[in-house]
Amino acid sequence: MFSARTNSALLFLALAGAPLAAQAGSPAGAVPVQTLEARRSALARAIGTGVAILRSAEERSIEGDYPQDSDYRENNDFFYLTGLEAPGGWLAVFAKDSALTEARLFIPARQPESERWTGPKLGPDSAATRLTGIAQVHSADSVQGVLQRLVFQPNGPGRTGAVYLVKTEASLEDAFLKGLLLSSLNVRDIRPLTAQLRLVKDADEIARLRRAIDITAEAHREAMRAARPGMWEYEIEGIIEGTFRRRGAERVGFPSIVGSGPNSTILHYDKSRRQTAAGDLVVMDIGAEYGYYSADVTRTIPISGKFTDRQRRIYELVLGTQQIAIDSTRPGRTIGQITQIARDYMEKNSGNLCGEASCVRYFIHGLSHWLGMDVHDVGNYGTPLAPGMVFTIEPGIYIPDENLGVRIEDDILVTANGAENLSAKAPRTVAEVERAMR
Ligand SMILES: [Mn+2]
Repeated sequence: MFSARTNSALLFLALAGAPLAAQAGSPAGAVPVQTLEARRSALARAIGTGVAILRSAEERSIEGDYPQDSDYRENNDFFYLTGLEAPGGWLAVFAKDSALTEARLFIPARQPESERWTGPKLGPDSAATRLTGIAQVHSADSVQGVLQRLVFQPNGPGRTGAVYLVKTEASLEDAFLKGLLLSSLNVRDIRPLTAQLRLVKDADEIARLRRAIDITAEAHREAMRAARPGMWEYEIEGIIEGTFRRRGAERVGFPSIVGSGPNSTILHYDKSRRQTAAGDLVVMDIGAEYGYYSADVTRTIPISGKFTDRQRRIYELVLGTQQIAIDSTRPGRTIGQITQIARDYMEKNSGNLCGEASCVRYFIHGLSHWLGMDVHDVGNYGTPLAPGMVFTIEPGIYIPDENLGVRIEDDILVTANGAENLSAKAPRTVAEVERAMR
């Protein structure tokens, strides 16, 4: 066990070396310590009196799982509160009367033999303190003993308050968590608390989102520039995802959707196996993940460079629907209210585009979702909008009989007076899209 109270300055100088930066959610860099401390204090406020216990994500096995998809990605809540990528790690946050009393971090001891295979790892030492601001860092194998003592002690948080942890079947596989779950303590699920915190983004989160979204907008521009009839969907996907990686995004926030012709009407088509043909529309619903935050931006392009009259009229209706939703965004409104405004607009402005009935019957999915560390980010959908919340606005019209699908999706930051379209750099109007494709 290491406690920074002993002599953190000296140990800091002795141990702060090369291995540490690699753990800091690269390439976005480390989350500032003051930010992490503010998030843990906010969690303490939400707890009141009690303790929150979180576990890091499991490391996947390149032998036992899919070698094609074995990269380590930290659990979102654990990253949010520690800024670390620390497989095998634990975090405990103690609160009394809505104030943070202490945090404890548990990190597996370093193993020089395995580090020869997989590279240097963070250990339970001052480096972890420097990155997280958490003074009390222990070896992970002491987690049960240390937390058991702190939680169950006579005036401990287990006796006087609530014990928050992730209450799932999987938690029962861990002996310590199972013991807590089966105890007579007041055990609650932590996820509603962290979801509420993550709903309002702080400055570091917004900076990461802006970068993820800028990269995604650039990928759209690159795809528009290159697209031409006869290209395969995977070629367009390659341009998009190559741009993501070239610009420092670590992965996709979700499987890229590049759907042409008939595939433009399939909402989650992600095979990218069709060859485009002249006259196709291509729906590109894509998002880079940068420093653990995901963009989600959709553009629909005419592969031949110009919309047909019919395509353009449907496109303009989707665009108008989206614009009124963006213009209606302001603090106090709910996503439900904005959805109603958007659907009313489409209903009233469909004319005869979709036959007797309005085009709303071809708008078969929701208008919006929260955006953040998860592409469909956590948060209660009834929550009135407040500055710092980020969500998507993505109306669409899908007419399978005509192989005609149009979706336009932007990422919207709620501001003090209204909204900022974070993805405005991706060409969006008919004129902008056609210009980008010339
Ligand atoms: Mn979306």
